[in-house]
Formats: sequence, C-alpha cells, structure tokens
Amino acid sequence: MTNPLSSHQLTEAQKQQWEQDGYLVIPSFFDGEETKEMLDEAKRLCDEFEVDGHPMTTFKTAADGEHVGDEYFLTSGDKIRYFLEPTSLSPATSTQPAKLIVPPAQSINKIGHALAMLNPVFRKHTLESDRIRDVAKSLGAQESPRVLQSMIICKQPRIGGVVPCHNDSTFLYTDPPSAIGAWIALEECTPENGCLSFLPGSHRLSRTANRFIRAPDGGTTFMDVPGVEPNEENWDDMEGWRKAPCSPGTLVLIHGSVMHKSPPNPSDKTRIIYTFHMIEGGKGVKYDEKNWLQPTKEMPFPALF
Ligand SMILES: O=C(O)CCC(=O)C(=O)O
Repeated sequence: MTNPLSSHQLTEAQKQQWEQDGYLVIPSFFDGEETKEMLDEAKRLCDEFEVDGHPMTTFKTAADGEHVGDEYFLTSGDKIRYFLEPTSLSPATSTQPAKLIVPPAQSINKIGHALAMLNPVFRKHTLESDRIRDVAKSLGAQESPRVLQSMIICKQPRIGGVVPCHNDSTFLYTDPPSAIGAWIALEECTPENGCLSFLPGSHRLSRTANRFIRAPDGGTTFMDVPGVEPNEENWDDMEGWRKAPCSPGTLVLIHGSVMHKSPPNPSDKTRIIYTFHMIEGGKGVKYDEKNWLQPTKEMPFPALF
C-alpha cells in the first residue's frame, strides 16, 4: 500500500526494527508516479552525458587498495558530476588514453554529489519532501539533519561493479559518528542485479575506527580515528548476512555503522537507485576539514528541517 503523500511517521515496530538491525526497508515509500519521475530523470541525466573532453574518472572503492580521489571527485560535493565504471574503459597505454568501450550512457557508475540541491526532481523528493522530513524526525536519531552526498548509482548491466563491505560513517565521518543513509530503489533490485546486503545488528558492534579523508599531499586515503580501538572482526566473512531485495519506490534507511555491501551486476538489467545521506548538524557534532567531501561557502550542507 502506498503511504499517504503528506506524511510518514515510522511505527513503533519500524523503530524497533531499525534499532535491532541498523537498517529499515520501507516498501512503497514513493508511489509509482514519483518513482517513475526520478527514474526518468536519472535516465535523462545518463543520456545527457557527453563523453568528449570529459574526465575519465572512474569510481573505485578501496576493495582493491585503490580509491577515487582526483580533483574532479574531490570538488564534486556541490555539483552534478559523472563517474564511470572502471570496466567501461579500455586501459590507458603509454600512447593511448583510456577510451570508452561501451555507449556513454551505459558507462556511468554514479552521478553526484549534489543532486538534492541542484536537480529539481531530486530536490523535490529530498529537501522538499514532507515525507522524508517526517521519517527523519520520527526516527529521532538526529536533532538537525544536514543533507549531503546525494547521488544516482546505476549498477549497469554486465559491468556494474561490487560495492565492498563498508559502513557509511567511515566515509562521512563526524565526531561522534552520526551518518544515516536514505537509499531509494528506482528499479527492481534483486540478488541477480546486485541488491544490497546487510549484516543485521553490526551497527551495535562496529566502531568507526577508520575514516576516509583527503590525503595531505593530494588524493584520498584512510586514517585511524585517534582513541578508537580497531575492529578485530572480519565482517564480510561473518554469518548472518541478509539480502535486501526490493521493488521500485522502496526507501531503505541505513545506520552509519551498519555493515553493508552489494555484489556486481552480471545480469542484463540495470539497477538504478537514488541515495542521499544525513549527518547530525546539531548537538555539537563535528564534521571536519579532513573529510573527502567538503561543504562550500556557496553551498553549505542544507538542513532537512
Ligand atoms: O547502491 C549500492 O549498491 C551501495 C550503496 C551504498 O553502499 C551506500 O550508499 O552506502
């Protein structure tokens, strides 16, 4: 059943589920029309991608020891920029730059990181959405949420890559950790096309002992968080991982400490989603200049309410 357009208070059962698991799946949060509007806009942005002269910045995470960190990425917090699937490119050689080997619209890994501020459709369903505001308020986890890192993730057919096991507070670190993700399925997400998986309850065990930062000499790196004991656990190998297949319009709330991941997409179906994150902007919580994603004077992280 579709939720009423104007409000969405979480039930006690939903809040308990959130506390217990560290994530919450809310089917039909957006109705068919709203979801289609976002999906059409995501596809329009993909179709608009002009590869000529565009930086060939691929989105890589730390699984292979390499992580994205060029200027194009580091200055994308207040823009709408395109990041490519690593396997959409032929490798660069000493004589030839890397070249796309798939059509441009199918080469895109993600589009970000200021869709909620700059794109009218995603703005409407984020900063201007009463239902999103109601969910964030009734979750009661943040006093004054600030919205950041809003993006489309495409998980392209056949070449869409893995998102390795991680938690979001590592990448959007605050002191103390406060990140929450809002992840919205715009298409059917299945085990075959790379739906999310979670290690339920890991948010209660994991410590944010590591954070993703701007390296002092350029690029990005990870640093230990002073005074926080590193986790001993190998989360990825632990028992109890749960897949979260879901239908278009589903909202998944993701606690900043919960371990989650998604596999590659070997299928012939896209898995397009929209996601944004929130950090606590009140309670003396600090977001510092070490973080890879920085607000600008022109575009501070907007308050949700
Ligand atoms: O969409 C995905 O596959 C991964 C998203 C994710 O891990 C995140 O937004 O934190």
